[in-house]
Amino acid sequence: AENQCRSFPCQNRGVCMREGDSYTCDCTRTGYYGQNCETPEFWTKVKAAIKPSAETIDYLRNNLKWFWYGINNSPLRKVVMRAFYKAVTSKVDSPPLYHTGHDYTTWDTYSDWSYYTRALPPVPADCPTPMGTKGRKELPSPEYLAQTFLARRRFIPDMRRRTSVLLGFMAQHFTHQFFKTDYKKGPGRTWSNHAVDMSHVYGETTERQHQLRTFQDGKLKHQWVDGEVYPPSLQDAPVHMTYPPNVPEEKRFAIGHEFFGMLPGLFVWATVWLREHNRVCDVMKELHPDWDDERLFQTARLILIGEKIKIVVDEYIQHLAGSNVQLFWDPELLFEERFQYQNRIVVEFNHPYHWHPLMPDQFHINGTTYDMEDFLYNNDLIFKHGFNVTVDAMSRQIAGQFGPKNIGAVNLKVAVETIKRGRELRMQPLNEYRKRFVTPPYKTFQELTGDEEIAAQLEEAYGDIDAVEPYVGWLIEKPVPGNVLSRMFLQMASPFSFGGVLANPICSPGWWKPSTFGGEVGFNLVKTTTLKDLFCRNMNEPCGLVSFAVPE
Ligand code: MNH
Repeated sequence: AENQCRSFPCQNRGVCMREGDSYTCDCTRTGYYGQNCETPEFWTKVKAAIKPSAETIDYLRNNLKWFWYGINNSPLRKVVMRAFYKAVTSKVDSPPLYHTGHDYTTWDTYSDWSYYTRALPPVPADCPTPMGTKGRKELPSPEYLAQTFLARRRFIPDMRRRTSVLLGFMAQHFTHQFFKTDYKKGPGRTWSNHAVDMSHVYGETTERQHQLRTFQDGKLKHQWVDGEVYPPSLQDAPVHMTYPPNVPEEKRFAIGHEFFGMLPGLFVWATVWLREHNRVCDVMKELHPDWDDERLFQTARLILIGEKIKIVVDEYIQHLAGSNVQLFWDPELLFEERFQYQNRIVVEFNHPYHWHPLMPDQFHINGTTYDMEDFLYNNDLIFKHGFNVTVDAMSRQIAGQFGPKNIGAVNLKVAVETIKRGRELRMQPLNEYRKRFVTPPYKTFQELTGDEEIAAQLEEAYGDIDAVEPYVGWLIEKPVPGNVLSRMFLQMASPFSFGGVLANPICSPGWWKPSTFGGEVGFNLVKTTTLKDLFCRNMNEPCGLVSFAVPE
């Protein structure tokens, strides 16, 4: 008997169930019916008829400057933002339907947090080709694909949005608090707490957190270097950190996340959040002299989670999206909606977030150029140049453009490994993800890449547009006009990003009020902190440039 689900017959989020030689599609609440959930119900048809295409939406967002200026400065902005929140969060299954431990919905899908969840179940195991029924019997080697489509020939700067290196490191720093693959157990396993919890500052376990705390006034351990606060040395806070053997004892630092001694860019972010935590503790102690260490610590942590989300939505995502629509964070917009305040990390969110193209091959700081090899583990350069000067330099250097042929030598092996992991997880083809996220599947390779040479090589590699592996496709898709990223990132990852931050418990109706954050002062920090505030109130004068975009 042949498994008919192998060719992904069920459309529009219908669920395929094998019935011996046949199959059924469960179309319940998809808005479609028919054998393959292909026929729209009446209201689905009406909605589809009035819904503008993704390209039309791009056009509207990127033009009509004065129209958007009017909206952004009127109460209507809330109407627009609520519609956007609803549209993106409705694309995420909550609770999740699938995880990496089973090919179908199980109790473990819900309860076992050591697995990533997944947006689509895997390609069935008994398929004629690796990607289902289409494409070649054997996929090209991950090394060949990485070399051909991903390896950098010459650094391509992000001239579309002038993204700064500071943003690149923020992306890495921010996402590593919840993308934590447990590589020893396998590509579908994780040690993540599945939330924006600032565990990259505080440690993912209570034990690690306790090592990092002073137990005085809520503060984190730190050390003074040239009159400024930095993360403590590893001797003073003995937590597990991954340093190569050649890094001397006294140059090892203890940070919430064990990888964050690896790059000065991560060290910068780790330092600024450490300083902010201790600063917020001072503010809270002043307001609440009777509070003990534990309460000061815990309240500061909630405030920092809020500040982080504020910067992520209002500035970081805004920069990436780059349209005339001003995005903003307002949990109240969802209070009347059916919405779950619980989040799980989806493995198909992790893979396209491998933004290694953003990393340049060289870093320029105050007249000195560091090759990537001299930059890795070289946190000394921050002490040499000074914290302010380093932040200023990272705000003035343009990051690499997201897209094909732009991953530097140091990171190419990560791409190779990611392709392998996608295969081990039997991720469905790119076009199945397009359909899942309500985007028309690509018909041709040319349409996917917008580049004739790459399209021809891609066709050679995969044979069929419906057999392109998702990770390769996500990285080399042609860009969305005006945006740092590509179509699938927008269609698929923005639901996971917004879903993830809006589902944080601090956004829930019960928590979103002053007392959660130690009163109005703390609540205001959460509602108003900007990127510039974060750095400038934690650095010596003068505060240099702090920016996600490099000025012209
Ligand atoms: Mn990066 C995983 C190195 C920049 C996003 N990155 C990894 C791994 C290494 C690595 C090594 C891990 C493992 C592996 O596949 O075996 N990354 C780097 C280096 C730089 C870097 C040396 C900069 C130089 N990485 C970035 C940036 C981003 C990023 C910038 C932007 C978001 N990296 C990721 C993600 C993972 C990852 C996401 C997956 C993490 C996980 O699942 O645990």
